[in-house]
Amino acid sequence: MPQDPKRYTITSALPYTNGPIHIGHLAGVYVPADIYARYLRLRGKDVAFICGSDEHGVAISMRAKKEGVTPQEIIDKYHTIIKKSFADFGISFDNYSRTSAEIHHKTASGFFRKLYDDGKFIEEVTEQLYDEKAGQFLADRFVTGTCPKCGNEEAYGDQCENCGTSLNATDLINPKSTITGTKPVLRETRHWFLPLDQYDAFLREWILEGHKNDWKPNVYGQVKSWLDDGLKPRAVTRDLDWGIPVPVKGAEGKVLYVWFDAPIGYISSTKEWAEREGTDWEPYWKDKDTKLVHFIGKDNIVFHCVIFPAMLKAEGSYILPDNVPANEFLNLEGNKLSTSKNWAVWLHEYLEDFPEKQDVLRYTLTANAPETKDNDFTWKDFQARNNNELVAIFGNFVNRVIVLTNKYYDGVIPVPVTFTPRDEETLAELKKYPEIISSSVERYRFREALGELMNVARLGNKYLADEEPWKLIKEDAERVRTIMYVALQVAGVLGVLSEPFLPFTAKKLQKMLGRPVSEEKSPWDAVTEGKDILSAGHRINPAELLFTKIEDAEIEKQLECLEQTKLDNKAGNKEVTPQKETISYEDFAKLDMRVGTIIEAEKMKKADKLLILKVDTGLDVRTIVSGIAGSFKPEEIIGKKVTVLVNLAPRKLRGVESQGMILMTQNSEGKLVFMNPDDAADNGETIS
Ligand code: B3M
Ligand code: ZN
Repeated sequence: MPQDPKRYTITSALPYTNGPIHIGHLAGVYVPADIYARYLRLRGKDVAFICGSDEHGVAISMRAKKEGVTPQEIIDKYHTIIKKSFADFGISFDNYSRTSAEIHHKTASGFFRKLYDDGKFIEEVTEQLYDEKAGQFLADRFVTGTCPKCGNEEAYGDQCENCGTSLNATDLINPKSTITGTKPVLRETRHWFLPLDQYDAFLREWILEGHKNDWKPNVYGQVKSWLDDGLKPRAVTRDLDWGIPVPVKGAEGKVLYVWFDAPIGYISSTKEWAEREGTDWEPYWKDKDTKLVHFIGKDNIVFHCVIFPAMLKAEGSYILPDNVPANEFLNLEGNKLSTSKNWAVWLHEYLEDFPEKQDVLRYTLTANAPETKDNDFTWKDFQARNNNELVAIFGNFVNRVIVLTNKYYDGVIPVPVTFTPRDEETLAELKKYPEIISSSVERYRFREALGELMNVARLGNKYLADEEPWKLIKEDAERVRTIMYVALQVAGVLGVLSEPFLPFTAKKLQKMLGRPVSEEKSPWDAVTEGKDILSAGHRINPAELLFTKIEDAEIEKQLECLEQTKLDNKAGNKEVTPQKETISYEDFAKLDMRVGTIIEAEKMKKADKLLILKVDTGLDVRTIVSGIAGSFKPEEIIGKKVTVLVNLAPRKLRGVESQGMILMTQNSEGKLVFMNPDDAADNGETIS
């Protein structure tokens, strides 16, 4: 590890452009990465914070098929949404590119070609899963089946999201095509494989030996079990029509495996940034004095700790990641976040519902970050964090300092007179925090770091509450000058230390204090040196509120949205009764169905589910007993037109002969409704 890195290359997982960003992505990857990048910049370090859209892969082709549009339309739509929502949320990438960009196609093809020319691949014709109905090979998310490692029945062809195991599609038990639902057959096809097994010794030495003390246990443990399971050659090409063409003669119709090309996207995005900045990209990826850190979620560990490092090692001129501080998963109100089930808080929607409250979400997601285990986001906690911590502690302290300084001294910072032991203690305590927070951030413990930041706000809040300058101002103005001077130093330090975590708040606070830190080379080191950050005689600006209370109604609205999503999912996810056995046309022709009108209806005595109906079928008026008393009152269905099966053999129900059947279905609330497709819940409802 570079002792004192000359520069930092920070990457965060390239989001697939098959949907928007949600709070799980933010908590797992992007907020921690942004905290780290902002912190290093405040230390005056040379940082390249890199990301971009991951625009290839089966997930995008599937979304395009589902929406009946082209993959290009899908990636353009979601690349735009994602890029804007990151910018609006203050994720401070130095470059946000996209893997459909030409610079990436060139970089990824060139990388593949170098390994190919250096003979690093195994070229082999093997049997792969093929969907005869769809007429295409099945890889990655085009096929699901049972994970051979953990038994998860919804594992994908390249990875099991349940246990993180990376799979070849042919490893799946009972594979099924996600295109047609059919059972795939095996068919021969040529692919290029990265012989991961040949990198086992290198990976054991580099990670299991070299990083046993500084990589997070959840990451180290997953890599170790991966290596202990035994590495196998892995196909890095696919038979797909969407992706980067394989730059080898005879490979027409084949593209680079998305997990081969995507990590190279970090490199191409760095190139794009360097070109724009007029600097050289290579030191950020090839200089041993560069510290490379990948921020990802736990489902990406194997790709960033095994496959991509093996690729970099095989290419030979690149540095390796110094750390990969992967987070676990965030749940929402006790349930797993899910794009497909729309069970998420989408970033772009959050920003519409809570404009100007970016930092409240950053704060809540960091305070609850799934750094070592899965964690849960609840709207009630979000409200409590805002009202009880940000408003009541951080905001309250700052507001008092600014308002009182303007009120007592017209905004000019007073000259302190005599420091009491309490003043000295407070200033001494304050001077410790830059180092305390640095120590947590440098070890990627952002929850812990945020807790220490809030201790700075608590220090100031308690100091003011104990010293009560508003009571002393009449009889001891000199004492108040010193108190306000000390309180202002705390506010000034808070304005610097909060920037990585709460950038929007820090900017407002620095503006109120008339001290934008951006004008300094390393503001963090300035406060670490312990010099008083705000000098007497300096004029501050008027107060503005940093945080406002979040009312119950705003939270109720969010919870109602989630309840509606649950209802939609229940309707959409209902088990569709399997189709009955096929019948002949002759069988069908025996059914005689007529339109009828209910002309009388009464409840059957001692049978709470049955109604006795008199139905005019046009042929006659007949009695039909129907089990709809749970869904209809007799009086509300008189005159109702219904579909009647008239040639059903009569049968006695509770002593009453029923001569036919009224066709019914059920709606999304599970209530029986008369057979009118528009009233039915959705396709697949039975008619009986
Ligand atoms: N597109 C994100 C995911 O697996 C994936 C990351 C690529 S980083 C090179 O959800
Ligand atoms: Zn599994």
